[in-house]
Amino acid sequence: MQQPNANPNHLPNGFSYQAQALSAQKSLDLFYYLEQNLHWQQPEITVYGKRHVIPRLQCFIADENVNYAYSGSKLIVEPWPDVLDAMRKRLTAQLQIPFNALLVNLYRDGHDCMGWHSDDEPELGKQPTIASISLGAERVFKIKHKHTNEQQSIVLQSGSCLVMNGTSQRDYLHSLPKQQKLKHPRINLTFRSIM
Ligand SMILES: O=C(O)CCC(=O)C(=O)O
Repeated sequence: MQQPNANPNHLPNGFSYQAQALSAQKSLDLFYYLEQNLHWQQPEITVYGKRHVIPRLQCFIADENVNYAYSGSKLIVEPWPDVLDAMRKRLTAQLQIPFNALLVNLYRDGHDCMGWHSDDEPELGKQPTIASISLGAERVFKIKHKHTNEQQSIVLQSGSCLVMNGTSQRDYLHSLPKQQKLKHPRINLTFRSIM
């Protein structure tokens, strides 16, 4: 098991972590269902003028009226599978946020990753709330203050829910670094409300 170097109860303002939002069995069942049944894509991005496929697979699920441009790359927009629609409704009721889109990431092993970024696209509004559910392998999640560069890491366990809200996207970057030795896959569900 990974050793976190931040106490998940003492995260910066705007980050809160619930370790067992889903049971171990439910998390495992959902992981295998989604791995088999979602239509995974590997979009390309341009970095310094060169085209690259992103280092993970993705699926973008959204209500019909959600502006497609949000997904940022050429992702096909998928309708909500029942199991994810039910989860979206529970999170909407719990957090009082009208989630209407979901970006799903599949990290096939520790070589797949996500670089430093903030989820601060204008379509997400000024202080977006993002609910991030983890399924499968544990991964280190890093948070870095944009001005002081101070960093914290937490380990996201299978079945956990990390909520980012308030000024978290304005003040911090986050990333999911490579873990070269990790052989196991992880799925991450990020529920978003797009205006
Ligand atoms: O996989 C994760 O936990 C991070 C996902 C993320 O940062 C994002 O989708 O913006």
